[in-house]
Amino acid sequence: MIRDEETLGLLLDSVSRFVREQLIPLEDELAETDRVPERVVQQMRELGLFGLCIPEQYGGLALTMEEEVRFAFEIARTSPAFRSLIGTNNGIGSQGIVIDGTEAQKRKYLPRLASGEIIGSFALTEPESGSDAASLRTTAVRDGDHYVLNGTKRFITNAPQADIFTVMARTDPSGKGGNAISAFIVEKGAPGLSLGKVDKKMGQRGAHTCDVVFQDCRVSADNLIGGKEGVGFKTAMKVLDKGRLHIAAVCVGVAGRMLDDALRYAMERRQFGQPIAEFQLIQAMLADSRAEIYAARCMVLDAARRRDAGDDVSTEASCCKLFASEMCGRVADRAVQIHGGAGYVADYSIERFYRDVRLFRIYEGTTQIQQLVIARNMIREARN
Ligand code: COS
Repeated sequence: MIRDEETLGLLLDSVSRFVREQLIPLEDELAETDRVPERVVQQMRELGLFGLCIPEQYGGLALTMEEEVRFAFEIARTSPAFRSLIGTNNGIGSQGIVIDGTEAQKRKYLPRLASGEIIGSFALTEPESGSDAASLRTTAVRDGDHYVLNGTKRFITNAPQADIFTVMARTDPSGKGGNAISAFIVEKGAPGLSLGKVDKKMGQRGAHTCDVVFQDCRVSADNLIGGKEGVGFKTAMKVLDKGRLHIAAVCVGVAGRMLDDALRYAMERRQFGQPIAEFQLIQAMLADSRAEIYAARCMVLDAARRRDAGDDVSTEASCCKLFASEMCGRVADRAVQIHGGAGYVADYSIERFYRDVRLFRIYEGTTQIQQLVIARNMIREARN
């Protein structure tokens, strides 16, 4: 749903200009220094990019899902680490509070997340619990008006910068599945909370992950999301439904950028006396990529509109994440192929993008988990 085409157009134009004029020229520096320059963070704050998906009464822009994916198509046309910085405040690092938080929790945290004053992060994955998220082992034991958390979270995006963490922990140690899990807001600096060393990743330099460790970490009971035990797994799943749609939109945007770069290269690069873009085998790669990006874009827009209409889009979000992230991988591969030897050296951005986009098929649920979600929902629907 687009609330006001003109206002959205202005936002998308300014984001597109920001990407072209400010972010793309900084891609090499970002990859070299592994950090987003502070002035860019400040510009992002001024553009309101940290609060796009936070309700207006808490200082955000409250984009609808359709508006959000159209934003993602634009911001993703540069190194994914730039988007990642604002990704958690708009997505997994805030939406637990937005969807299921109490009024007091919303009032306390959302305005500061929306302004970019604080960074939010989402701590679900653990060393022994990745795809099987309901098997997580971190515990939260009630002690008076506090909970005491113990456990380790792994690969937590933006954890090194984070000021608050949405943490899923087991409040019923004897309970096995998701119903024994609760979600908490844990602030940086809470006694017993520490961070591991920053992970050395394959790509996405400038976006950071690390372990988050809880050792008898005391958290006020006021920070139990929604004030209710046993619903934290469902909160996490709802957050991921939205996150998966967002990531699918990011895949569309970044695939478009890679294809533009590949097309430009193919039109400039001459072999056998003509630009390689004139060769049909190159054209096939360009055309297949264009068609697949278009298909993913249509899927993402359709699922976003359905979510805005109030539908349960768990299946559609997984379809989008599955198709768009795999599509993005294929486009990256073809773009390297079109660049030939030049695609394998760091002088061209495609070498970096090829590594950066590999993550999309893994995080916020692997391709295989999306397949599982889709098929299980199909079987459930057929039974009903
Ligand atoms: N929205 C709301 N509730 C949901 C839901 C959703 N999208 N998906 C599941 N639930 C509910 C179920 O309805 C069920 O509730 P009841 O116990 O009341 O019936 C409960 O949550 C447990 O669901 P389910 O039985 O499907 O859980 P499973 O343990 O079988 O696993 C998967 C579910 C595999 C889909 C889940 O663990 C998953 O998404 N794993 C991947 C995790 C991930 O994406 N990690 C990425 C890192 S975070 S960036």
